[in-house]
Amino acid sequence: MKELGYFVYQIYPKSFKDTTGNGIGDINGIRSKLEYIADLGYDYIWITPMYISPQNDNGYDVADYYKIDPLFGTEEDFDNLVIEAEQLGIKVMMDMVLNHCSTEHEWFKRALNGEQKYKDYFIWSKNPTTWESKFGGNAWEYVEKFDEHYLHLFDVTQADLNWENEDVRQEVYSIVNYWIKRGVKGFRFDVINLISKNYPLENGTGDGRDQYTDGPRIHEFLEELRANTFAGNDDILTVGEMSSTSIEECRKYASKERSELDSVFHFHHLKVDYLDAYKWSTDFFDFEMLKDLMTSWQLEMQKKDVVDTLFWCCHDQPRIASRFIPASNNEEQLRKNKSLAMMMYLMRGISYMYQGEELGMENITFNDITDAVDVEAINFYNLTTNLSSEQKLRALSQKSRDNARAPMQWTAQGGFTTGTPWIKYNDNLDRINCEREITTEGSTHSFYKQLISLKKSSETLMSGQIDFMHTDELFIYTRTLNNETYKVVVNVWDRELSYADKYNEVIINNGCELSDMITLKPFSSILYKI
Ligand code: TEU
Repeated sequence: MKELGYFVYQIYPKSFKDTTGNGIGDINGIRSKLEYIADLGYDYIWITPMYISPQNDNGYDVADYYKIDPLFGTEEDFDNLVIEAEQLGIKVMMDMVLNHCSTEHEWFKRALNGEQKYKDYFIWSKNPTTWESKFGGNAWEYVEKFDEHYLHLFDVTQADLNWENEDVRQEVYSIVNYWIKRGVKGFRFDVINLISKNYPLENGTGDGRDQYTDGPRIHEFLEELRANTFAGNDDILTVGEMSSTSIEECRKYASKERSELDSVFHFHHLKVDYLDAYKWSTDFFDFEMLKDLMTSWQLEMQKKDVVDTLFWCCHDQPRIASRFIPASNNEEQLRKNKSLAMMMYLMRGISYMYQGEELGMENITFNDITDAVDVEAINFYNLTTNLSSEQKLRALSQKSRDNARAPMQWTAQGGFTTGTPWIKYNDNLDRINCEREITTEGSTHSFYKQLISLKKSSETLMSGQIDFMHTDELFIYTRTLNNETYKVVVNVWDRELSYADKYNEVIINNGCELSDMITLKPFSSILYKI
């Protein structure tokens, strides 16, 4: 499967590169860095939403699906981006936010004006359920005029769309087809497994997610979406973002026999540092859970020949360089960056890497709540009463989405903007910046480039069978095709470990001493043929 060798580079446009000096990244900034991206070996760029939006959730609150927000540039800038990217062998993947739209969208405004057609585009209730918004608080907002509540699974300004309504589905197809016509070659569908709600609406258990996650009509809706848009267009790559899903459902979403999506994002492996499933817990890491989750998802997806996705980072996640066991010096940090990359991206699946990950960018430090920009972070801080301010700031430093959204570190001075960035830089610019990464031998950047080229050049690493053979402390797997077997051994710990094995040809040695035994220094890893 050729798609198993794809590498996608995710761009959060607001924080990538600003060319106007207004402190906000833009399309021309992306254009100016296309060669940089192509040089690393990526096949696609996935750009998070750039449609017209009040930006209450950084573009995931879309007010007009057909227009580029002038904040990011002109329509022409976008068309040029698509053309220039293609010239460098890079396809553009757009983010489609179809579970909800902004309350600034014309549909919602007309609904509020009392136009029944548009009121039916949304989900209303006289007796709201106890469902919780993903960003905190109740998921229903009261509208006095109708004496009814509308549903918002996310921010109060992100009203859920009523997919039961055929007109809504037709609108969605028109939107997707419009972007296909404009040359887009991929779609990432935001929280797409939340679009089918269970009727009649009931409280369900806990925060209510069992009432709308992988809901009753989800497969039907996705099949219909494909049939009316990208069906038969093999050029287009789709990935659905799945919230709180299961292996069983994902095998259906991305199954070759069905006609829904090409691949799925699932997030369980990124909750191994959530103590008792609580996102804001600190200083916790469950390695057993990580091994179990990675192993079961990989093997179960492989069994059914379903394409999996490989990722550590995105705009909603803290930086992987700062996650799990902390490194205590630069040398360890470098080994850790490389080891986690090796652990993830040599597995079976399409790789998604997030801007700055290739530089080893790290979490920011929250000294005060005024450092937070994200609506989720601010809500957490304001609504959480059982933690002290210090504890909350520590939690934000480890888990906030703002960690991923700090500006790209192009140079020791920043290099993201000539003005004041909309969100503050990390204070480690002199230690971590692109200029330095590119010119330093053995850097994280050079390792990412090497890894991408290695996987692309090896059928075995791309599509070979995966098998796992972890020990208590080491993460270990093999990739096998015909008579060739590669083995990956990773130490995620801050202590030295050893492993007895016969290595044939060593392909990458990231900090191991080799004798009869393999001695793995803290955070080291190795790739060899057996
Ligand atoms: O995120 C979906 C989602 O549920 C999470 O990743 C969410 O950010 C997390 O649970 C909060 O802890 C998608 C987008 O990626 C995210 O940026 C949007 O805010 C969200 O949907 C709403 O569109």
